[in-house]
Amino acid sequence: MNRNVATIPQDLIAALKKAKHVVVFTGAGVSAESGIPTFRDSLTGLWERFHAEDLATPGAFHKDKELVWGWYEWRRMKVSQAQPNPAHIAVATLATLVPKLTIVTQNVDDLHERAGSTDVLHLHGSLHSPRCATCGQAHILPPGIPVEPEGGRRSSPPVCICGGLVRPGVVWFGEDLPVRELRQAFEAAQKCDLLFAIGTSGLVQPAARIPSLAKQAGACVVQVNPTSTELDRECTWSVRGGAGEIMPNLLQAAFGPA
Ligand code: BV8
Repeated sequence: MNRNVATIPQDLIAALKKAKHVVVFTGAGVSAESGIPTFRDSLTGLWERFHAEDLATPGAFHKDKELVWGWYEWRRMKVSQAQPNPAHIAVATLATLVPKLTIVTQNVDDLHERAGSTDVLHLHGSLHSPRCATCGQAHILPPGIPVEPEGGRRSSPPVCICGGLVRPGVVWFGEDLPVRELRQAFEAAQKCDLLFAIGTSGLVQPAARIPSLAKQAGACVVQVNPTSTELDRECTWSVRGGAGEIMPNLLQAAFGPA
């Protein structure tokens, strides 16, 4: 029985207070209030005529590597200029309030870590770990925030010492997810007693299976999202609203002032 509520249900607060193992599963929506566009938001500037799903593919990089590398450097600039928001901070605080917390994210930004979270399982990689597309060698990026024009620009990916092209350290559509992170995420979902799905549309597989794995294993699933999603049917509670408002309020309601 999924209850769409803006206020925080008492039985959710009770479930959080007695939870032994909590999983927090996040998507692009958790970084929206930090000014990072979600995948549902249309692209801007140089990329406005593209869909994110079309650019985030090996084919797109092969077809136009300058366009794709430019897009990732522009996103890395935006993420580096952004700050964690109250939702990221609430998730980091939650680790000190419950016996066990596992954080699983689809996001390629480092805002969870910059909010103080550790051992975050990145299912779709990171903007900060490019590697050679040929030999796999990690590529060290120059220090500091990339300087990119607001509307973006085409830029050539670096070349590895092996002569191969450096590519973003993210999982593109059509590529397999990192085995360790995916296995640990699925295991945590099947062992937890409460799973939060925060700011995800639940459209991208296999990550979107995680809430249903938890539900099937008997856990309660709570969704935090301003709108309904593919995950509604998996949820015990759907709390409608922005994560940056709801997550701090929920922690306050369950554990008192920070
Ligand atoms: C794979 C990195 C083996 C790159 C990303 C089964 C069925 C159908 C399709 C498939 C399937 N199995 C595989 C596929 C294909 C594909 C897929 O799922 N396609 C979808 C689009 C249908 N999956 C893959 O290709 C995966 N690989 O399966 O390999 C294989 C290979 C070939 C064929 C078969 C199997 C790889 C998927 C990973 C791709 N890489 N990111 C990059 O970032 O550039 S995915 C990327 O998009 C993000 O990482 C994220 O995961 C996803 C976007 O989803 P969300 O995070 O949920 O964000 P979204 O924008 O959608 O929604 C935001 C939500 O937030 C909204 O609901 C909004 O309401 C809410 N919100 C907004 N503001 C707030 C908020 N919530 C709270 N607070 C707010 N303030």
